[in-house]
Amino acid sequence: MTDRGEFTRNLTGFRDQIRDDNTSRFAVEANRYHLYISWACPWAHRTAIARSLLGLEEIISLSAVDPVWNENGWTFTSEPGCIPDFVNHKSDLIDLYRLADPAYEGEETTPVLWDKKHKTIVNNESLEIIKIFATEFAVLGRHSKKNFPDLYPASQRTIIDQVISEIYPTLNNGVYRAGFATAQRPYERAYRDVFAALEHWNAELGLRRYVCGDQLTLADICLFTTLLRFDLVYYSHFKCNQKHLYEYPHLWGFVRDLYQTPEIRKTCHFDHIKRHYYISQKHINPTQVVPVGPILDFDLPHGRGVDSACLRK
Ligand SMILES: N[C@@H](CCC(=O)N[C@@H](CS)C(=O)NCC(=O)O)C(=O)O
Repeated sequence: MTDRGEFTRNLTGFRDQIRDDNTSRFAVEANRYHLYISWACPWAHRTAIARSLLGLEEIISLSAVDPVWNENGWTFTSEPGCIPDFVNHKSDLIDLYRLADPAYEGEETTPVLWDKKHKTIVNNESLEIIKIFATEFAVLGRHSKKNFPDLYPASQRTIIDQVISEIYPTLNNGVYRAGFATAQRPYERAYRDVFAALEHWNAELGLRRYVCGDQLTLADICLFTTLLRFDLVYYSHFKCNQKHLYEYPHLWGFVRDLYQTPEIRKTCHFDHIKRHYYISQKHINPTQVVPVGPILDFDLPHGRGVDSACLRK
């Protein structure tokens, strides 16, 4: 937080790469890496979706923390939807950071990509993790999945990266800038950025099925995890309330389209999402009461596809 009440996000500390060649300390191998996530966290959710779509569930194992951040930070519990740390047998996520670096003093964020061989964190930056999955792990994913999707096609990388870097400050982090602001002006700046971006992407998604064309890519995943949480949490909890997401026909159709993809649906834990924000963030919601609504039907037909209205202006 800056002294002007503006939220700024810290850089993450573990930025190693896994490579599908002999040059890296971290080689591509099945059953060597473990992913620690929170189903509630939009950044970690990206990695869970990529892992699922790319057929890496049998290749990269997974643990999921309790949705509620408590005095011990992120913890492993036996609450529904949580998956304990069966690799390092820790009860708190911070212990993994300390295992990787005993002098670690930074934040304990999810996601964390863990190397079982060197007993360390490879990377804790979601965008880098999903790129590692989509590129270096493609060889392994292809073995386990017939219709293996190329989520980061070489010919589209410039545009995908451009879109991802556009939606990050305005939407992915924009909602946090609005919600975590402690002064009026930075909140209003973030609020305007969020809704200008929603208008923009609603218009864009009226022209084509996915953000960068007719194929689902990493850019769609990055947009989706923020949009999925919008009406559930950001509209009220983060005060992003100019419009509901369902008032944007193309964005709302886009979210339902992705949600109705079986590999994505199984990664969407609405209960974890709501409980995480409303209970953990006591500075915003001191009563920790979790709202019952909104009532949203993510299974309504999305109507998006080659001949659908989404391709008409
Ligand atoms: N840059 C990180 C951000 C991850 C992040 O901020 N995760 C949140 C959960 S939504 C977290 O773990 N926060 C705990 C903290 O800030 O200490 C990424 O994209 O992977």
